[in-house]
Amino acid sequence: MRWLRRRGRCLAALATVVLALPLSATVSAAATAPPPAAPSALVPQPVSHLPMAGRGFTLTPRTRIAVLSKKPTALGVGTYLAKVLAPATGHTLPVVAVSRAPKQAVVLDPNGPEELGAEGYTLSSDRDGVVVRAHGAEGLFRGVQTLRQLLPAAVESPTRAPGPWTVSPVRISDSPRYAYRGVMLDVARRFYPVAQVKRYIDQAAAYKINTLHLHLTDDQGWRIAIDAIPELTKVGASTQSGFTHGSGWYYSAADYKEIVAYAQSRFMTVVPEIDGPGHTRAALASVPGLNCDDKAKPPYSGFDVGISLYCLEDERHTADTTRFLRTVIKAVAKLTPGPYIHLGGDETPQATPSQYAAYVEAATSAATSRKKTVMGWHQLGQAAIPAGSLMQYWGEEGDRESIGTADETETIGFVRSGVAQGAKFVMSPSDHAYLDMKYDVSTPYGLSWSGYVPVQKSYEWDPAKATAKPDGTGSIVPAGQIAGVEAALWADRAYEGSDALPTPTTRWPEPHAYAEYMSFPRLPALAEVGWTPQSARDWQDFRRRLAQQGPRWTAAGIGYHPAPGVPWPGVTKVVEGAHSVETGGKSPDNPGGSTTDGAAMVLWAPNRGRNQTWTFTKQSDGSYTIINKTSGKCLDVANGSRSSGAAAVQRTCTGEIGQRWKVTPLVDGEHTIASARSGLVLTAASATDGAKVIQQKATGTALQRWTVD
Ligand code: TNX
Repeated sequence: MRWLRRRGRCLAALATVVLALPLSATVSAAATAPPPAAPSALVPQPVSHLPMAGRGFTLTPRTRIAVLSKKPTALGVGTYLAKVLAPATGHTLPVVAVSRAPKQAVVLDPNGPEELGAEGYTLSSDRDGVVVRAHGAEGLFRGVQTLRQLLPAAVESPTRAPGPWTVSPVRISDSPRYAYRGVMLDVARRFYPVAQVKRYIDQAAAYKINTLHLHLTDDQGWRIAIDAIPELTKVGASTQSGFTHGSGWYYSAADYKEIVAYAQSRFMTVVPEIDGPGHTRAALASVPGLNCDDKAKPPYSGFDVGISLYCLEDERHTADTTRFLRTVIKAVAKLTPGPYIHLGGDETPQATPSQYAAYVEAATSAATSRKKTVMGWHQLGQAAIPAGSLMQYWGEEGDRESIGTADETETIGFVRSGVAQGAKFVMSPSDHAYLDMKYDVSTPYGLSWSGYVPVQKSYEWDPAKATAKPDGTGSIVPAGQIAGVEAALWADRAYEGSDALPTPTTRWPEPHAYAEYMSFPRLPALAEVGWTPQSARDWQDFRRRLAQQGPRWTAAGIGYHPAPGVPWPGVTKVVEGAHSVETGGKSPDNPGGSTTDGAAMVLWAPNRGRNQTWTFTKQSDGSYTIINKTSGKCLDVANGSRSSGAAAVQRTCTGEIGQRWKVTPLVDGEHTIASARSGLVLTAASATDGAKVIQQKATGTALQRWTVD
């Protein structure tokens, strides 16, 4: 598989060279020609992307955005593009409807072939202009996002920036792997004002995310006004996780419509979630009759889950809950043009199977009577659901490991039942797609119940295998029943020091700051998981492209996290101190945390554990000692050897030259690490688990280039 991938890339590179030849010949003949633009680094990676030689197209104040249509939706994409380009370039490019494509323009053509599908597009740019072609406005919009990334990063600046505004010359042809590519905001635990939701919509749309799932209700808050039940927002919206006695922490019908319209203008569908029968304390605090004792509970601002349930114990209460759900879902359906209503269904430890079934029946019938497709968390599979419902899978490694064994997890059982009922699946495995999981031990916000989710982990998974055994076989959900992918940004712990409960002095970032830190760079990684064919995805290639997005986020003012493992430009690493080291996707590892002198170091999948943590300490000659955190021993070469191929071992630190290493930064945040004694560089014998770390002559090969995070 790896070999095929490499081969695919080599072929693409070959095609580039062949195609580029005639053009570069022309260019070199012109004395004034500038050097070819640097190849663009696109996220998500298009299906086919050929960087061309030669000069690109430079936007000037006279450039027109020419739309080959009079349709408002297509013209709207032109206007959107003009608005995106205006602040940084200072140009207000005119948007004109034309019947023939002019030269020296940005041409948006929605009359492309049907085979492009709703979201596919082609984009070609050269010195004469840019043409984006699609079958309809939505594909144009996706293509315009690619166009933005072909311009210098400064184009994302909200204020005037220096040009020139040259679009790299390329030929791109592109369409998504999955039709559903979503992101969820937990506005229930932490309320995001409308402006912050819009900001997030723009940030996600830039990576071709097409669905915004709003988790509107939970124990800590009810965030959508329902005219017929004003208490829901009067009482139920007065809390957030960690906050009490608020007002206005909800979306009025007008607010919600504004969000929906804004999302629509970015070709994004809003999926509203009304969670139940658990996660309902805010409703139970607002409507007494939903409680078995008919007494409203106090509003909840805490941090626990699994604390609430609608009363489904007797006929009268079940009927009241059903009526309540019908009222709420009718109102929400009316405000929601998109096809889905998410009914939640997660974490209901106290519900009996028949109570759970009663809720699902009431909620699904309320949704289907309003012509909405049911969506819910994977627990919904335990009840009867209409065929074609969307189940959102949030299982993890342990679930995959159980597949086919005598004790498959409950989660896998729910999935099997959903598959049998003809449900489709949106994949949000918590150990890859949960944006509220910490990146690593140093992440100030979020949780880690599903482990840490470093960028590489958010990227390296295949939705087609999200419910397969760890070896990738035996997928429970057939490929045809996978609708797509969703990143979920829960907000249970959106404060600093989130390993403990907050105190009165805890710092709470603005919701958008929390969202940006946790989502960037992982949301773009997940966007590529949903968009790009699996065969065209490769972590080593991705992290370089991702790094180039950093300056765009800086220009746009996005508070991203320059997470380890990605060679962010301009982020210089201080080598002194404790680090995780990597090459070829593997880290030097002290096997089994050995404390033996002479033990050979190996390469292993990075886990950021102590036995993979190395402390670099600068010596008076500028070289470093490199000490393993578990053993406290120094990195050394076996038998003090000066020969190529000798193994890197650990040995009690003595300060001698064989234990000193010269660390030389290369471009892209990588380093060579050379033995001060032999001058040979640390090399991974191969990129497989258990391979030796050896010293060899420096050849520039990838397995001699180490990231030191
Ligand atoms: C589990 S995943 C939940 C949420 C929490 C989240 C925190 C799911 C459907 N339910 O209620 O916010 O974990 O990571």
